This record gives sequence, C-alpha cells and structure tokens, in this order.
Amino acid sequence: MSAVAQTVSPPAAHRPPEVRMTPTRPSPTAGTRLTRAVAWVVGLLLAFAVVPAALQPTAARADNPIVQHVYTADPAPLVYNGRVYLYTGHDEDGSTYFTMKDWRVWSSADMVNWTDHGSPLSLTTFSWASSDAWAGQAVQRNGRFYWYVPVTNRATGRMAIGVAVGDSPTGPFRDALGHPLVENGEFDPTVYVDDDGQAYLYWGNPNLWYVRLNADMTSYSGSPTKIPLTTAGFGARTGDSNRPTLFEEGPWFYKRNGLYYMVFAAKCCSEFIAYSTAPGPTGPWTYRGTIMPTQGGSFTNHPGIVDFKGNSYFFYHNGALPGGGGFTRSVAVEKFSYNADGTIPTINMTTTGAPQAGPLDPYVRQEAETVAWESGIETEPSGEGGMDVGWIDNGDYVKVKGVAFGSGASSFAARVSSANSGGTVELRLGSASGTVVGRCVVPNTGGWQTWTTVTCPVSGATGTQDLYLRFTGGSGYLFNVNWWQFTRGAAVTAPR
Ligand code: FUB
Repeated sequence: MSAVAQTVSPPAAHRPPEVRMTPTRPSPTAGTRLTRAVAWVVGLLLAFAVVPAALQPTAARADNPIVQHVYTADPAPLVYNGRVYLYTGHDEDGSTYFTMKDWRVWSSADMVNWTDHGSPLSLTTFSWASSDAWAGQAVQRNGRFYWYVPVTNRATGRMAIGVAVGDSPTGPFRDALGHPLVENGEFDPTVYVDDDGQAYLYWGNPNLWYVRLNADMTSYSGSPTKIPLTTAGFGARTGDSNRPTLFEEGPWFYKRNGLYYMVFAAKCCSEFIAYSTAPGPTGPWTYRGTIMPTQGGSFTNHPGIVDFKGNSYFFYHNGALPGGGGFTRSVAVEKFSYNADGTIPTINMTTTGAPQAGPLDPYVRQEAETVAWESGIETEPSGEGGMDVGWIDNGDYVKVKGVAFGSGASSFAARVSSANSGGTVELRLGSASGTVVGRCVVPNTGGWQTWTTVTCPVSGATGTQDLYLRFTGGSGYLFNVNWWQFTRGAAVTAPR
C-alpha cells in the first residue's frame, strides 16, 4: 500500500454533463419488486450510516476501490495470458436507480495498477435490448471471449440473458445471436467451463437457474433448470416468507480442487456475500456461511473470485467513493487464502486492497490510463487506439504504484496532445507533493487528438517507488496523455 494517505474529489464534480435516462426497471416478481423497492429506500437512508469510518467519502484512502474516475459495479474477473481482465457494470453519475447503459473492461498484471479499456459493450450492442446493463461475466473458450449479460428485452419487457462474442478480452464485442440466449425474467449470469468441457450458465433472482451450454457457447441443451433453494443448500432467511433462503442474486460459480462453489449476494437488503459448495456442478448444494459481511455503503454487493499468480482474490463492490452509494458503486478487491479444507474465510472490505503482485516496468511503454489511484482525471477513447487520460485540470494527478526504476532513469517521454495552452507533467515520487525527478513541458499541439511525443531529463528516480504524474498549467483542460515511458540511465543500459 502507498505510504501516503490520499483523498480525491468526487468524480462527477469535474466531469462533462451526462444525459440522464429515465429508468424502467422490470422485476421478476411482485414480491421481489416490493422487497427491493423498500430496500432501495432503506438502503439510501442507511448508505452513509453503515459506511465504516475508513470508507467515508471524506476519509483518506489507499488504493481501494480500484477505479476512481467512473463508478463501477458487479465485478467479473477473468485471468488470461498473465493478466486479470475485469468486466464491470457502470453506474451513471448521480444515479438514483440502477441506471446502467454500458459495461467496462479493465486489466492488470499486478492487481493494483489497472488499465482502462473503455466500454466495448453497451445496450446498443444488442438491438433487442432496451435498458438495464446489469451484472455479467465473460469467459474464454478456444481463443474467443463470450460475455454473458442481463438486459431488458424491449419486446417483452422482461430481463433476458444476451451473449456477446469477441476475439480478444477487450473486444470489440458483437451480439452473438441477435436475440436473447435465454429469457425468463431473471438476471445475473455466471458461467464456468468444467474440466470435461461442459459449460454451465447459472443465473437468477429470485430463483437460481442453470443450463448446460453447448460447445459453441451460444446455445444450450435441454431446458433451464431450477436449483432447489433449500435452507440446507442456501441458508435460512427470516422475515420474508417469499424467500426462505439467503440466496438473493449475483451468483458466481466455479470449481476448485474438485469442489464446486456458488458464491452469491445474500439476503436483501443490505446484502452480504455468502457461499455454498457441492460435489457436482448442479449440486446438491450445502450452505457454508458468510464470506463478506454487510459493509461499505451499498445495499447490494456482488462477488467475483479468481486465482492469479498463486494467490486468490475476492472482488466486490461498495459505495466508498465520494458521491458513492447504492446506485453509485465502486469495485474493490481483497487478497485471501482458502482454508485447508477449501472453505473461504471471512473477508472484510479495506481501503488498502490487494498487495501489488510484482512491480511495474517503466522502461516499456505504459498506457497513461494504467492507474492505481487518480485525482481529477477522466479517460476517453484515443484517436491512436486504446484510451487516453484527458479532462485534466491544474493539480490533477495519476498514481502508478510500485514502479521499478532500478539503478535509475535518465529521461521520460510522453505522448501528449492539447488544444489549449498545454502545461507540465511533473514526475514526483512517493506522493503528489513528493520529490520532483523530472518536468516535461506539453505545448499546444493543435488539437485534443493531435498527438506529439515530448521528452525531458530525469534525475533521482531509483529503486521501486510510487510514481505520481502530476499535471500543472493554467485554466481549463490542459492536455491529454496517451502513454509514457522512461529510459534507463546510461550506467545501467543493458548490453546489446
Ligand atoms: O447492478 C445491477 C444489479 O445490482 C446487479 O444485477 C445485481 O447483482 C446487483 O448488484
């Protein structure tokens, strides 16, 4: 974790205005609708009351939640090719509902510096979808990436599961079918390909359903099957005769060491995260207890679990960012270890997050949108591909954690653009007010997507340090940054 406590300004405060859509939210049953409607009100009232002091918006914080410039929800991690790809929903600024129009992709090689891959999937990808870009999950099979998402089917007004397909983990994604894969008014798909090649799609609220997916991952055999929600399998809920078990929504299904896990959001509302296990992919399920207690200022929570580089990680969401709450959520992560018998320990939300799983190499090109923490910036699609950091005001900064300078860097290069008067990229170590090891001047380049590379000398950047790119200049938006890269000092240049 950073040795330096940090604060951020609310993401919405400096963001261009967004169009607010009028939500139309279908719900599976009247009982569910009423329960959740009441819960939303209660959740809103309680949102700040239940936030631990360390998670209060004005509190200093470390690197959790892992994304600060937009609100994110419903994490679904996927390990592929040495990186964790994280698929999330996106809560609109100022939401008073689950106002969600698109999904986002992030990735990291170290669990702390996350690269923003933008939004390769949205409601508009599915011509038949009208609203509700809610909790999905992506999986890789035979080099293709299948992203299962719940949306409302415009024609029926019911929640349905769509599937998008892409040739890379970051897309682009297209609607694989042109119609729902399956539709029964329920949501929150989770997908797992078993060792024998059989893939399972589970989903549901208030029930828990599954189908066996065919090898093409875009069709299934048999009919949707309901898992019996018994209290032995999913715990006992009190106070809601319509829902006798703890299972609420947000299932996360996987296998580890021959044991099948169903992790889920329990007991609305506020939710906690619980889990069940089974000897086979369709049960019988046994309730195992709480993973994450009700915490964090969002009345929903949503689990995602992966193993990466020899450790296990638990993703979830909360309302911990400034302006955060039940409809303005943020994804966070904790490292954990399974108990020897495969049970999962209690995991609490922290502002520290997971430890860094290996340093970041500043001597290869790094995307400017690879960030551990930021203040004030936004991202946008870059004309040069990928994303860039933009909407930069004087004093904004980006923190890149655990940067391995080794014996020293001699210079810094950054790909920049500006339609304004530009400014300066200050290279600071340890904090946003830490030692300056270089200053790069950014000129007016003639346009916000007119790019040039600026360079400047660097002195004193050695060892492994948290790097802060602090942006200074005059008024208005200063400049954009697409990527950056340091050059090693001459004394440590590797022999050719
Ligand atoms: O994000 C919208 C809904 O809230 C998800 O589908 C649920 O899992 C809950 O997190």
